Amino acid sequence: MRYELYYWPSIQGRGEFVRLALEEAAADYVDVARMQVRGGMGVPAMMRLMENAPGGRAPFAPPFLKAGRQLIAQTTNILLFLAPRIGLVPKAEATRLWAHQLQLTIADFVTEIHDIHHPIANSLYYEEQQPEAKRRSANFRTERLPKFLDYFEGVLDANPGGARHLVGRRLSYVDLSMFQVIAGLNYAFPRAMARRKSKWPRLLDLHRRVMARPRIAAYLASDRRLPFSTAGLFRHYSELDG
Ligand SMILES: N[C@@H](CCC(=O)N[C@@H](CS)C(=O)NCC(=O)O)C(=O)O
Repeated sequence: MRYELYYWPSIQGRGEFVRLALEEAAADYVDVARMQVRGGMGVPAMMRLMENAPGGRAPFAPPFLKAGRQLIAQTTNILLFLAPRIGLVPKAEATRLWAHQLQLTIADFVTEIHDIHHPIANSLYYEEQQPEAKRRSANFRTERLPKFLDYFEGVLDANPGGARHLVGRRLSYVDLSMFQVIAGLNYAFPRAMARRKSKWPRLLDLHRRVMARPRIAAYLASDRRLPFSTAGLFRHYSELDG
């Protein structure tokens, strides 16, 4: 199966959670909109597919994945579909639901992280909502960041399969997504993260181990990995970092 990933070509964004899973599994995939950069089909192909989705099942927004005739949107839904096919989740239904539950919680966290720099409207520039962003970031750093990361640290600690993974005994897509969240937070909030890093030793260890996995390390060093930037989901603005 050759998978087609459709996502904005210039940012990691939510597409990155899918890219990391495809890369770790060495799956056969094309990052369709990025092909524009490499002289391929690009964003127009993505927009055409959104407008003329097979069976009237149009995605609301990227990322979406084409697998044969199926078109699947919503990051967490894409991973729910993909992970069993590429060996990134255990078999038992209860465990799959647990993985999905954790991934939905990551998606909630990601939305809150995004809304720090866009607290009023997605259609306004950050600079047009900076006072609100400052208020929101202060609350994020003191309340929401610790609440979410304490929770995931506790999940690692309580995992019957061991604290090296969030689910079961082996790497799953949830671990890859958690790697991305920690990497993004380290980029966006270096001071806030450094100040509190002793609180989350297991999460930081997970981040280091995922980064060192041969396929992930090769991906991160390649031009397929876009850099973090202030156009993306995780944004570094010094004034929001306390
Ligand atoms: N809940 C969706 C959110 C999708 C989403 O917000 N996509 C962004 C890029 S990361 C987008 O293009 N949004 C356009 C819009 O909201 O109008 C998911 O997890 O995939």
